[in-house]
Parts: sequence; structure tokens; C-alpha cells
Amino acid sequence: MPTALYRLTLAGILALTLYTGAAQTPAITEPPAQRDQRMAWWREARFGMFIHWGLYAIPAGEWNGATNYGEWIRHSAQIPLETYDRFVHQFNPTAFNAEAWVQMAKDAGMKYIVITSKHHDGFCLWDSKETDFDVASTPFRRDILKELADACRKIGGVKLCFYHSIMDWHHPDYTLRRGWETDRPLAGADRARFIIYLKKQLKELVTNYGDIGVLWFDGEWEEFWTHADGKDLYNYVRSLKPDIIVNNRVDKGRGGMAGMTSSSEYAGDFGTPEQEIPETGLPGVDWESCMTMNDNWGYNKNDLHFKTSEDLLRKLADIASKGGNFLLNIGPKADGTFPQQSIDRLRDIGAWMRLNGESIYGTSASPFHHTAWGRVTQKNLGKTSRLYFHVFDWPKSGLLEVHNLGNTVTKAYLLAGGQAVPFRKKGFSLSLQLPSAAPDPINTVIVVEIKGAPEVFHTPQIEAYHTEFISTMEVALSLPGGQGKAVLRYTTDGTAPGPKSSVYRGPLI
Ligand code: FHN
Repeated sequence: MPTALYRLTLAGILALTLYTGAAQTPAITEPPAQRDQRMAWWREARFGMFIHWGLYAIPAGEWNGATNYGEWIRHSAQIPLETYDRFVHQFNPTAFNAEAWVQMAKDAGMKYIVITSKHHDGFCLWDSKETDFDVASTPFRRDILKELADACRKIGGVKLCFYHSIMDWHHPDYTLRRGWETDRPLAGADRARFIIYLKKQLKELVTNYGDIGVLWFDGEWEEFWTHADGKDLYNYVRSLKPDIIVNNRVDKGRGGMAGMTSSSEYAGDFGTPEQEIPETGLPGVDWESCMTMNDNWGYNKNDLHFKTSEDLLRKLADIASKGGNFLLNIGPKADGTFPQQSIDRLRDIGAWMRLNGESIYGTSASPFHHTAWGRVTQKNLGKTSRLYFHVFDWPKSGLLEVHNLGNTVTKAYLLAGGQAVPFRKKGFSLSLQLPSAAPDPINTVIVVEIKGAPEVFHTPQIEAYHTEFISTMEVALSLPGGQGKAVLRYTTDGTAPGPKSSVYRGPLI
């Protein structure tokens, strides 16, 4: 029997519209419009500064000759509590200048700061009424979080947020001990009392330091913490400050370092991928990738493995092109200054953001599934939209081509400087005539203004289980990224499909 190979001709006639997936439903019910209003500043911000600072900056990653520690040093180097507590008497960051920190964040284009009010070691960077294991007990004495709050208010444009660890290696009522800890008996430990302590401290943080934007919880993964605790704590902090935003590490729904919430029954307003960027965006889902500049969150004087400014800038564009926020970390030194390598990178990023910030702030995910030359972000302006083409790889031909774009293009220009970019639109294909050399070799942004919301057409994929068949074969059609409201039409006689061709309703023989 001769084998016959039938050629299936398909053209996806498809108007892909962005749909809103299930937002991460908080523990408490909230009308979508109210949630959108609460999340608005954070979605607009897109870019923030993470700060991991505390007693661990004193050993600076070094202990008993080993040099690869970070903020986990008490655990990783198995430092007994009374030894670690001695750092309290050494903490004296006399070079700390809150206004300089806030100004550096602002100059880098960052719209919020998330600083460790308390990391896993339990040390508090503010003057807490609930414990003496805090900055008031150090030679420095000053309330660091208060000075940062005052600086944010004075400088403006940067919201103060707190990272707060649920896991606590210091408080006796945290009813878990590190396996190696033999010097800290559990006798008398009272779990309920710890949760009261946790809530009292959070009340101090949320009510005494001004307009706090986000509570960034962490350390939720140990069995000490339960889903019921997570929902309760989410509701508690929202009751203290209804417009506060809370990450998904308040509860137990985070899926590991990929960071997304596994199901809407878990509390938390945004997903928290850590040291990674999701493969694609997730329409309608709020998420933020947090990353270190080198390999440590806390200061490690020997860790010189810093990401380049180019890498960080392209990560910023990649994350924004998938609809996420970028939380980039600084690990300040024990004297209160930022490492010079971090200052240098903040300066480079700020220079780019001053010219191109519009292509990041308030943008949403690319309407294209993949653009080999770079990334795309978009902004809907009502009757028109702006597509921001972040060009990493400048075409040698000087011609940048984009296919499958259904919209009328009204204008194209370089975002930095506004120089017009000649273009030609033929059918769904757009050709941009670029300058011979990339104005910014790291990421040159071209603005393409279009009528209406983006309409991007995708060629469906034909999935067949065999490449050869005798009499019949089943074939399925699919669209990259899902079919949504798409209508697929096809022909099987080799002619080009058109608006009157058969509508695809499922696998066909
Ligand atoms: O254990 C922490 C770690 O020290 C750091 O704070 C990161 C930053 O998100 N979070 C945890 C590790 O996933």
C-alpha cells in the first residue's frame, strides 16, 4: 500500500486578546476592582530594591576560615546562639545614611525598597518594644527603619516595604530548632506566644513607620507554619492596613523557587520567583522575580561574582516583557555602605532608566510569544497602544521585521531621543529601517505606536502522531500559548484557508 503524505495547509486566523487569568485570590474576598486599585502602584512600579542587612554583615561571609557564607551564616556555620548574639555589641554602622540609600534607589529607577526588618536570625532593624534583640541594643542604637521611612518621605517617589521572616532562629517560642542546636532546649517553648510576638511586631512595623507598601514574608516553608496561620496572618495585616500588599510567602502555597502560588486557596497578592525568571508571562497573575547582584543576599566580602550591568538590564526588560516586577538585591556592608560593585551597577541601570523608563513602568506583557532579537513590552493608551521593542541584537541588515501584527502602525521612533524610525507595513508584516549602529548596544528601545489594542496573529501548530500513514491519521491543531478566544480555520486540499474555511473544533482525521 503506498504511503501517502497529505499536506495540511493551515493559517491561523486569530485575534488573540489578552485574557485575565485567575488572580491570586487572597485569603479574604476582595472585589477585583478594589484589588486592582490596591495593586496599581506596584504594577506601575515594576522595579524595586531588595536590601538584606543585619548582624550577618559583620562576619561578611567568613567564619573559621570558610568564606562562602551569607545571611544564613548562623545556621550554615552552626554558630551557637550566645556566640552569635555577641555581634549585637559590634553592630555600629556609623557610615549608614538613609537618604543616600533612598537616593541611590531612586536614581537607579527603583520605585520601592524592601528591607529586612527581621531575617531568619531574629535580629530586628528597628527599636521594637517586643524584644531587646534589636538595633536599640547595639552601640548604634538608632532606629534604622525609622530613618529610612523619614528619608522616603523626604525624597519621595520610593515606597518603603518590609521583608519579615516568619522563621526565627532566636526567639525561644519558635518551636523548631536547627538540627545541630543542642544548646537551645525546646522546653517551655510556646508556639501561640510566638505568633502573638510576630503579630505585635508586625503591628509596630505597619503602624509606626508611615505608608508601608508591601509586607514581604519569607521563611514560611518549615512545618512550624501552617496554611491556617498563613491565611490568618494575611487577614491580620490587611486589617491593620487594608491597602497593604502581601507576597505569597505569608502562606504555604508557593511552589518552591519558581515562586508561583499553586492554588487560589492560598493567601498572597503576588508570586515570588527567586533567582529565576518564568519562561513566559502568566496573564492576569502578579509576580515579582527577586535576584542577587552576586551570589549572596547578605554581604559577603569575598563574593565578587557580580552580574554585569548588561545582564541586569536585559533581565529587567525580560521580566517586564512577561508582566513581572524585578526586585534587585543589595547586601550592605557592616559599616552601612553599599558595596562599590553594587553602586556601579545601580548607576548604569539608572542611566538607562532615565532614558527608557517609560518602556518598563506601568507596562504589561508582550503580545508576541517570542521575538528572537529582544523583548517587547506594551502600554495601552485607550484608542492607541505603544509597543516597546527592546532590541538586544541589532540586525546587521538594519532591517527589523515583525510578522503577524494585525494593527495599523501610526508611528515608530527611538524612545531615547525620539528619532523617527522609517517603517513599512505590508499585511501582517512590519519592517523597521533602523540606524546602522545600535544607539545602546545593551538595549535600544524602539516605540511602535499602533491603533487599538495589539492584535497579534499566531500560526497554529499541526500535531500529528506519525509522519507517514496508510489510510487515515489523526491531526490536532494548537496555538502557542493556548487558544483563548481564537477561531482556527483550516483546509486539507492544499489551498490557503480563508474566513470561509472549516472551523477547527478538535482533532480531525
Ligand atoms: O532563606 C531566605 C534567603 O536568606 C533570602 O532572604 C531569600 C530572598 O528571597 N529568601 C529565602 C530563600 O528562599
